[in-house]
Amino acid sequence: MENSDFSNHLAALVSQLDEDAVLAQVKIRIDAGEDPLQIIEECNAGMRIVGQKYENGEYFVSGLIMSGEIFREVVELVQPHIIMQAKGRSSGVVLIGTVAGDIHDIGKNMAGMLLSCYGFTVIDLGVDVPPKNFAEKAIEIKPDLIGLSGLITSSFEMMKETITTLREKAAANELSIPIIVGGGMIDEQVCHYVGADYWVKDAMSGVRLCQKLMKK
Ligand code: B12
Repeated sequence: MENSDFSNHLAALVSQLDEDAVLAQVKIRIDAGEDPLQIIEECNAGMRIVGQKYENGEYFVSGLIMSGEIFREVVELVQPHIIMQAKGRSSGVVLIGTVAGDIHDIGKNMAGMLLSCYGFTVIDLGVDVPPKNFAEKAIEIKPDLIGLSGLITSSFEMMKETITTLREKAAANELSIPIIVGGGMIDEQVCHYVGADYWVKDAMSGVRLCQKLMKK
């Protein structure tokens, strides 16, 4: 099989929610020394197909749950290999969390995991985090950077509110902390709307951005 067929194959298996086959493929490819981030990216493509299938009524919420579980297991398998690749890079403290009203955490956890692999100290507030909790924690620990995650459209309003609260509290405490937003539907327009400083489309770009900001 051509390499590209092989790649599409993994995304297809995820989209078919074929847990056993996905995990078997991932193990084979890790053992063959393939790039763990590439494997994650392909599974991510499969997750996007699951989202489409949910949208067009082919899958129900149980399908979303199942895909989330498969993705979690994949991350568990590849994580040690990512840590081996990334050992001993730059560091800083990053406060992350999923905004209030949103319980999606797979992407946030991945971003947190990769940031940790690259030497950042990650404080994760979890999911459904009210603006005031973000602000209080930020004042308490004074992180170098803050990362907000949100996957549903209604998260945008909450990101906006969270960022307003964060900026007010930070200014009152003479702090200025760059805020990054991430999540499947985030783009330049959303970033501007919610008042964030930066946005990323995937976790690895998030790591690169954090490294760049720490150098400033
Ligand atoms: C799995 C899943 C679920 C699971 C979540 C499990 C979990 N523990 O997270 C469950 C079943 C709980 C769920 C629930 C719901 N879901 Co859902 N879900 C998904 C699905 C299929 C995959 C999401 C995912 O994990 N992707 C994989 C990760 C790795 O990708 P990611 O999150 O985008 O993260 C990457 C980047 O964005 C970035 N990133 C993300 N966050 C951050 C943060 C920082 C700081 C950084 C640096 C980077 C970063 O890094 C990641 C890796 O590259 C998506 C479909 C899709 N296309 O995304 C729908 C989707 C997000 N869900 C959707 C919906 C509608 C729902 C529900 C409302 C369904 C319902 N009727 O109950 C509820 C919402 C509940 C709530 N209040 O939050 C819609 C949202 C549509 C919209 N416009 O609002 C989607 C898009 C499906 C669809 N196409 O309709 N869902």
